Amino acid sequence: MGNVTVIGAQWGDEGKGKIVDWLASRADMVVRFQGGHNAGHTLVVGDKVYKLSLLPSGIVTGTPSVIGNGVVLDPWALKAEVEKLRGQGVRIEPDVLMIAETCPLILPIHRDLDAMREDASGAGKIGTTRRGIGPAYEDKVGRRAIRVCDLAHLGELDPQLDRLCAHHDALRAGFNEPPVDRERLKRDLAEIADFVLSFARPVWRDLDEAKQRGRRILFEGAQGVLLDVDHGTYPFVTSSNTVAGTTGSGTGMGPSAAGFVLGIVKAYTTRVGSGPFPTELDDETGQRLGERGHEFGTVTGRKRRCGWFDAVLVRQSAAVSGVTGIALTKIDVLDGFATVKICTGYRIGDQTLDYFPAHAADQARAVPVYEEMEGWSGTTAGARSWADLPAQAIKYVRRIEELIRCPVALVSTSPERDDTILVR
Ligand code: 2SA
Ligand code: MG
Repeated sequence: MGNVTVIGAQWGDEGKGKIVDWLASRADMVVRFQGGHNAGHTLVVGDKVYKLSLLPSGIVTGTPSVIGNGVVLDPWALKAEVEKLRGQGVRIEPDVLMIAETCPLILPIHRDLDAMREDASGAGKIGTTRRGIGPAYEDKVGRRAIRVCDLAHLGELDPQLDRLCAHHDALRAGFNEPPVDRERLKRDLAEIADFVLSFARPVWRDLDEAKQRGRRILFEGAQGVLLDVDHGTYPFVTSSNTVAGTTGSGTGMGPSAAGFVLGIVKAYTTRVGSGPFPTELDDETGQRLGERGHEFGTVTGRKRRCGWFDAVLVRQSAAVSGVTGIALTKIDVLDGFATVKICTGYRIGDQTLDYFPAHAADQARAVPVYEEMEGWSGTTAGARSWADLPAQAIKYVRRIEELIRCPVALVSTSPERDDTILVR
């Protein structure tokens, strides 16, 4: 198999961590290409649980892991995560962790701004992870960012700091906050510089070399397609492009890098943060999904909103992200439900739509049209082959496949690495 790109095809938390970990053992390199430490990937290996936010999942198995230029990097979060994993016995040295010199940094002022804006937004709150992701991407596009390579030139930082601080001081004044403490920022950067620089490289060269040698690269997406800044439920999205096409621009590998695009899809739907969610269940069933599925954020511990599977949204994200096949996860959470529902369209007033409308007002009015199926009394938990699944569960998977117009390549039946069914 060539390169594989793993992306979330819903609102994140589809169980990418497990699938990436499963695939990482078959890859020569694992690469992150967007997002930052707003991601939360939980890996369960034997009796050990690893929680990753910024580091590529390959790190746990010692597979060379790359943080590409499309990622926004918080140096202090990096250090904390590296130290935590080292404490769990994971070896993290410059031969296994490579960071693009061109990554923009997330600074304390970005975190502050993210929080100040959220606190001031009332009902318009995005429900961000408050990690400074949005403000850091803004500064990147605004050409004000401090990047990893700048850490090797701290003596020459003043012209950049002038631009950065002029911008931030004006914003901070609006929140009655004092101007940026430049000297402190410089001191903090000087303190962390060597740590970050020890992993920094022109990673595009390593990736090009890997390509020349026919190495298999696994691209690890964070968040999900419905949180993509262009294709998601704007403005309730993250600030990066989460679609598979970003593998090229977020690493410097060009448009053909992605290879097989594996969309990770949860057998029901969850979302954290604000924004539209047509199949959300505000009742006992939603509660039950959340409890059975342990639906709490890896990074922030926030409770996730839960609802039925939305085939319209997944069909749309598979289309806009060019998904080749999907991995269906957490089907075991649906074990024991008498009936299960799948959303196949929306009713808005007297209209029926087979796609999610672009405008927030229409999105808010969209009422799901459901197809109801019989549940299964047997258990899917821990199944490792198709034959282990109850007939009704197979029907559910096949129906999803049909509705989203995309083949199911894998089914995951528990958090355990080996509880995975390879369909094709
Ligand atoms: P941000 O912080 O600017 O990226 O937030 C913007 C929106 O993106 C959502 N978002 C996420 N949704 C699900 N999972 C995410 N990662 C963590 C996890 C979340 C956590 O995997 O568990 O621990 O809470 C993630 N990151 C960003 C966010 O909720 C906003 O809707
Ligand atoms: Mg997650």
